[in-house]
Amino acid sequence: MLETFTGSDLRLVFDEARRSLGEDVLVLRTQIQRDGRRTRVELVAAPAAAIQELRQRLDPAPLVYPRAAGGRGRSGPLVIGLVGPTGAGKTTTAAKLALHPRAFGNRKVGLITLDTFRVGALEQMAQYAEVTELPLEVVYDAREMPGALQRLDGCDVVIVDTPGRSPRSKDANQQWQAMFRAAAPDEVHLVVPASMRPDLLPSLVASLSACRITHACLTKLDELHDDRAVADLAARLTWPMRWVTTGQAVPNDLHPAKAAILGALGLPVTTARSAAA
Ligand SMILES: Nc1nc2c(ncn2[C@@H]2O[C@H](COP(=O)(O)OP(=O)(O)O)[C@@H](O)[C@H]2O)c(=O)[nH]1
Ligand SMILES: [Mg+2]
Repeated sequence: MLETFTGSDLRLVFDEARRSLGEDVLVLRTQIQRDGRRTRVELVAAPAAAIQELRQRLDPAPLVYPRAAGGRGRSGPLVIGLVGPTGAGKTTTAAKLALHPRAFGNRKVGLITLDTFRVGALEQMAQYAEVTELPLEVVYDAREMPGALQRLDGCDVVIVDTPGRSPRSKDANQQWQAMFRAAAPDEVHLVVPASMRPDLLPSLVASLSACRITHACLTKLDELHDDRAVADLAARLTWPMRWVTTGQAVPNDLHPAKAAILGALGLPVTTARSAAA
């Protein structure tokens, strides 16, 4: 999404950016370096349409809690599923979401984990549940899902944590994805570390297609110091984004995606139009 243009004359560099990205190109940053008598201009720019599209994805529709919606359609808790590679931060993000007052406004949260394959995964989730006194259901089979949801019916929100892709067993993947579908999540967030190589996304997404991803959640923004990489990844994640994470601290390192991502790109969070609205 972002392109860098360099030269010795700012005007020429800007013209080149306009030729390449269109008349309404958005310049994010201009840097002028003097090296002896030589001047080097570097300009980072993006097509205005791409930024506009990104802004829209960072403004997802507000969460709808089925119970508060008065029993229209499905009642019961809002079910949010987290899927993504092993180590992406799904379990930590689940705990942050459950505890951060800004995630669901102090509503009652319950947890379901499907991650029963990996050594230590269950213990990690059980530990979070214990120290936070949140109800946790461990589901080993799709047939157990209705009962688990029933027991969490008193919650406003249920977060479903999942294992990452098992590289060895296709069966294991199909098994947890069947359980996941049985939970019929309202939203499915693809959890991806900000440092992930964008070219690896398509195969990841294909392996999770049965999960019906609806949103993206970028994690480990703190480990990345290249805003171009954030921009590239954010541009390829074509889903709306609600939250990002910026560290290991539960629950503090959870933030609204909009401010964090626009901030990383050096863009104002409010535009003249949205500020006036
Ligand atoms: N630096 C950093 N580490 C994180 C972040 N989110 C999670 N982690 C760490 O990443 C590791 C894997 O997290 P985990 O939630 O177990 O990943 P999962 O396999 O997707 O469930 C843990 O050590 C977390 O503390 C983040 O935003 N920033
Ligand atoms: Mg996990």
